[in-house]
Amino acid sequence: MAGHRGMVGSAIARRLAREDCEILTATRDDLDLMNQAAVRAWFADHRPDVVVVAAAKVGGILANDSYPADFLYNNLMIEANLIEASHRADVAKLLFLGSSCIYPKFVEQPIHEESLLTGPLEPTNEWYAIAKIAGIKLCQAYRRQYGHDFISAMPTNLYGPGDNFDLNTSHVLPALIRKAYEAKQAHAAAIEIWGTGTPRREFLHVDDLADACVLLLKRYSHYDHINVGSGEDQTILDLAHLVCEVVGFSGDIHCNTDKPDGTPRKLMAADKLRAMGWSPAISLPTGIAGAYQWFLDHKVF
Ligand code: GFB
Repeated sequence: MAGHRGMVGSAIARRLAREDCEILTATRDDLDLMNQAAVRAWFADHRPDVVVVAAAKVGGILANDSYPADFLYNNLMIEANLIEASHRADVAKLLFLGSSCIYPKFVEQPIHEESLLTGPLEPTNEWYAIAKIAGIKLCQAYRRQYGHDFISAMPTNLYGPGDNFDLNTSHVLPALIRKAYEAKQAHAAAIEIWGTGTPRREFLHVDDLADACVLLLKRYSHYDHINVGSGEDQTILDLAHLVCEVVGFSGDIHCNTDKPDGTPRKLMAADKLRAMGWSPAISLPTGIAGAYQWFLDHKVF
C-alpha cells in the first residue's frame, strides 16, 4: 500500500483490514518513493503480492496551478518507480489510482472512459493530468509487454476523513467546511468562495472509493482504465449552501471571480463499475456531516 497516510490510502487500508491479507506499508521517513533505488530495494526485501498506488502529490485548483513542476515531476517519479519496481518484483496485481481531470476540458458529459486523449486538458491541472495519464499508460505498457495484471481506476473528486483543510492547497469541499466553521465562530456576515460558483463537480466519499478499489482488485483485470463516480453533480454554489447548512452557518456566500473556475463540469459515467455490482453507499449530506465531525475532532487547523 503506497500512500497509506493520505486520505485515499488510509481509507483503502481501513477497508483492506476487513479482508484476509497482510498490509505492508512504509512511512515517508523509511522510504522516499521518488528514489528509484530505494523503491527497488524495498520491493526486493518485502516482495508484495499486490500493490495499490495511492501515493501522489495532490491538491486543489490553486495548488495545481501554483506548483506545476511539483505536480508533474513528483507524480511521474512516484508512479514510475512503483510500477517499474512492481514489474521487477513480479507483483501479481497492481491498482493505479488517477483522477477525473485526465479527461479533456470540454468533453461530452457524462464522461466515458473512451474520451481519454480526445481533446485539450484544463490548463490549471494539466500537469497533474499528464502525470496521471502517464500512469495509465505505464500500466497498459507493462501489461502489453510483460503480461502483468496492472489496472487503473479514475475516481471523481473525493472527500472524507483525513482530508487536507489548508485553504491554500485543499480541494473545495474541505475548504468550504473550514470557511463555514470559521465564519460561524467569528459571527461573520459572509464566506467567500472562489470563482463564479457555476462549475459543476461530482463528489464521492473516500470510503465508497475504497469499496470500489477492493472490488476492482478482486475482479477487474483489463487493459482499459475504469471510472469511479457517484453519478451526481451540483454547482459549487449549491455545494457551498449544503456545507453551510451542515455546519450551521447562515450568512451570505460571496463569489470571488478573481479566482479560477477550472473545468466547467466533469461528471463521470461509471456504468462499467456499476455493472460489476458496485454503487456508492454514502449520500453527500451524510458524508459532509461525517467530514465536518472529523474536522472538529482532529482540529487540523
Ligand atoms: O476542488 P477544487 O480545488 O478542484 O475546486 P478541481 C473545485 C471548484 O471549486 C473550482 C471552486 O471551481 C474552484 O474555483 N472553489 C470555490 C474552491 N471555493 C473554493 C475554495 O475555497 N477552495 C478550492 N480549492 N476551490 C482539482 C484538480 O480540480 O481536482 C486536480 O486541480 C484534481 O488536478 C482534483 O483532479 C480532484 O475540481 O477544479
